[in-house]
Amino acid sequence: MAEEKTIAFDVESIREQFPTLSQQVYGKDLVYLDNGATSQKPKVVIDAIGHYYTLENSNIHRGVHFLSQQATEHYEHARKVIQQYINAPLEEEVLFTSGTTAGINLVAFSYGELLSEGDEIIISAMEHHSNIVPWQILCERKGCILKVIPMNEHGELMMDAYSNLLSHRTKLVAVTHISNTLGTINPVKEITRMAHEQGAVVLIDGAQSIQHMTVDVQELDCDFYAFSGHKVFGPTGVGILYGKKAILDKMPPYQGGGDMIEKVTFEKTTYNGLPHKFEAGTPNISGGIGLGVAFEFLSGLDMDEVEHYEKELATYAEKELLKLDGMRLIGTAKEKTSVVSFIVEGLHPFDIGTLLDKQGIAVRTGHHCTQPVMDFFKIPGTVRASFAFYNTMAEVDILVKGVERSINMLR
Ligand code: C6P
Repeated sequence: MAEEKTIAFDVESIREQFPTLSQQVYGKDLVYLDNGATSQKPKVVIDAIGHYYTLENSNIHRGVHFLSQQATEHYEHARKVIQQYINAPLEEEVLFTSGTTAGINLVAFSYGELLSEGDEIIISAMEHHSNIVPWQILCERKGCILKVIPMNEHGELMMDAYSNLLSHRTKLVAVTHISNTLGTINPVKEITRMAHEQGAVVLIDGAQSIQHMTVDVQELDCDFYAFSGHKVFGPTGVGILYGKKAILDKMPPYQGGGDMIEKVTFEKTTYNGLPHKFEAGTPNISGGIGLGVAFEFLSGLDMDEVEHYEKELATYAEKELLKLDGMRLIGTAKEKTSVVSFIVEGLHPFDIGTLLDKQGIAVRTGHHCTQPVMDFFKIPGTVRASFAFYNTMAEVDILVKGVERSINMLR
């Protein structure tokens, strides 16, 4: 079955570059299908982190000595690589954070300072908690009003309803590019265009998109774009917030400390320019360097091919899973990719996930930090298989057989 599929690129040679993938768990070949939670790392990224701690370890932006200057150069090189990758106009628009959550909180806190009572913020019904709770905290702090774009039973945003929610009171729209639970690809360019017509700024949660498709922040015209390093084949504890300079310039600092200042006296402190204004304290230096290497690795791939291939994987998985008795897919949007969420009638997702694990298949079960999505579908959780470009059609076959075996054991 697997051999019949078109494989757009050499998956086997890609897999060889990811050491984690070629191991056994419980005596079975690992089938890693939890890429939505975190992706595996290519050897070049692992080596870069090892190299940093073995030979380059020092603090950045501070030392006159060789090691510090070298580390600074490598860290700033990573920023440049990422700037080019996402096509940000300026290097200083690329802020290092600790991940998507940190990036969204930065905007909610700092841009939030510019908002007033009665201002409206729009999010969507399929957001991760990271793109809900920071806005709720802001609304409590400032008296802003949170509105939610509804979705239909396929897990597609209702654009007419969005249009009706927008008004001159809308100050910020924050939506996910791809849903981590449903796999829906949202029309973020159109969402952005419509928000801009009302003078609102737009934040795109890119946690589940940048690893699956070409992302060009100028083409999207978004004001902010946040993502995590660990989901894009880089290290944990590092991420990026892209922001337009004109907007970042107006925003107050989020945290105070070293590196973000120009001059400190007890009477008054003046702040450093971008990006340092938003990068207080010693950052995750090895993480930043490793993330730059991850993006160099990604630059060697054709992302259109990746997108096409991953869509094939997900479509094939859906088709085969639907042959199983009691199978219900959660998230059936026309535009979707890389994520297949499902439940099986009468069975708890956790039980299926546990039995899959014993067969060497790693999936995620539960609400995936999207409890409102579970409430919408009136389910306790799903089993989620989430793909990366190193997954194969043969692994999809193993997943489907594994689910079938689990169903038979539980029934
Ligand atoms: N979703 C998942 O298994 P952090 O934790 O900051 O790296 O990413 C948060 C986040 C924000 N938005 C979306 C759309 C996400 O999917 C995530 C992380 C993981 O689906 C872990 S909960």
